[in-house]
Amino acid sequence: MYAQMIKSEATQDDPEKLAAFQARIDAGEKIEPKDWMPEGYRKTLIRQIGQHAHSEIVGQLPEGNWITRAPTLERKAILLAKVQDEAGHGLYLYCAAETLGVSRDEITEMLLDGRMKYSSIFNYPTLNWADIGAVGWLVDGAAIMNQVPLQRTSFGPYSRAMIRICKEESFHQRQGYDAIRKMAEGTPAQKKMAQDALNRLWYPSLMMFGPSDKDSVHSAQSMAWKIKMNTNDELRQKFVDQTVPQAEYLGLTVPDPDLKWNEERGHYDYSDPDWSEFFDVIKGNGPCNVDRLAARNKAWDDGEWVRDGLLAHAKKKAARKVAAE
Ligand code: BYC
Repeated sequence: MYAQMIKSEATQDDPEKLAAFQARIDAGEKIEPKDWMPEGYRKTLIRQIGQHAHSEIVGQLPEGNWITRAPTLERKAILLAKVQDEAGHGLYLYCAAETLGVSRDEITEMLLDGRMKYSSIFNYPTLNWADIGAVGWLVDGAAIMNQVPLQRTSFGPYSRAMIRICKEESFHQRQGYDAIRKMAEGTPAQKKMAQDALNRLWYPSLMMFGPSDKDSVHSAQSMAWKIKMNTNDELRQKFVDQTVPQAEYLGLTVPDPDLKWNEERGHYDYSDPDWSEFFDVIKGNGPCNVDRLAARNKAWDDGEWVRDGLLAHAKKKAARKVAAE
C-alpha cells in the first residue's frame, strides 16, 4: 500500500520536472535537500534512511546485552566503542532523514508503534560470546557490503553519512572476525560455539539483503533513482563470495550442503534462506521482535523528562532572545 501511495504521488509530479530530475540522476549529480524532487523519491528515501537509522539503534540491543559479560577488559572496551558507534550512525542517519522534511520524533514514533521497520537480523538473539564475534563478522560484513555502494547514492546527505559510517563499519567487521577467530582457534568447546553461532546466523545474515529480486517491491524504482545501487541478489552473492573463504580460513563450515564454487559463473552457488521465515520476521513474529520494540518503547518513555527539559530550556532561551530584541 505504501508502494502504491508512492507510485500515485509520483505520477502527479510534473512530467517535465520529472524528466529533468531523472537527467540529473543519470548524469551522476547529487540531489540536495533544497532541490526539487519527486514526492516518491522523497518518501522512498525517508523509508530507507529511516529504516536504516532504526536498525543502527535497535542493533545496539543484541550487542549491548554483552558489554557486561565480555570475556576480557580489552573485548569489553572494543564492544563498548562499537555499540557507541552504532548510536552515532543512527544519529547521522536521522539527521539525513530530517533534511527531507520529517522530524526525528515522527520517525521514531513510527518505529515504536510498528509502522516503520528495522533490519530483520536484530530480531534474532545473541545467546553467547561467539554470537558477538559472529555478529561483527557476518552482520557488519553484510552491512558493509550493502553500505559501500550507498556512499555513491544520489541523495547528498545520505551519501555523506554513508562515507563516515563505512569507515567505522570496516573496523566493526574486523573486530568481529578477530573475536570469532579467537574462538575458532581455541579449545574444542570454543570452536564448537563458533560453529554453532555460524549455523544460527548464516541464513539471517543472508536475509539482511532483502527478498530475492523477483519479490523486491522497491528495487527497480530505487535503482532508477540511484537510491539503491545494486539489487538485493547481487549484494547477497557478493557477500557469499567474500565470506565463504573467510569461513574456510577459520576452519568453520557454512551450514549449506549445496554450497559450491561454480567455475562457469565465477561465483558460489548457495541455497536461499527460508523466505517464509523472513516475511514472518518482518511482520513482527521473529524470536525477539516483541522484546526489541518493548526495549525501545521503554527507553523513549524513560527519556521523556529529558526531552521535555531540553525543550523547555530551548523555549525559554528563544523567549529571552525575543524579549531582548
Ligand atoms: N529487514 O522491495 P525491497 C545495520 C522490507 S545493518 C527488514 O527489496 P528495499 C547494522 C522492505 O523495507 C541493516 N525489512 O525493499 C549492522 C520492504 O518493506 P516496506 C541496515 C526488510 O528497501 C550492524 C519489503 O521488505 N541497513 O544497520 O528496496 C550493527 C520489500 O523489500 C529487509 C540498511 O537499512 C530486512 N532485511 O530493499 C548495527 C541499508 N529487507 O518498507 C547496525 C539500507 C527488505 O515496503 N537499506 N525489507 O514495508 C537498503 O539497502 C534496503 O532498504 C534493503 C531493502 C536492501 C534493506
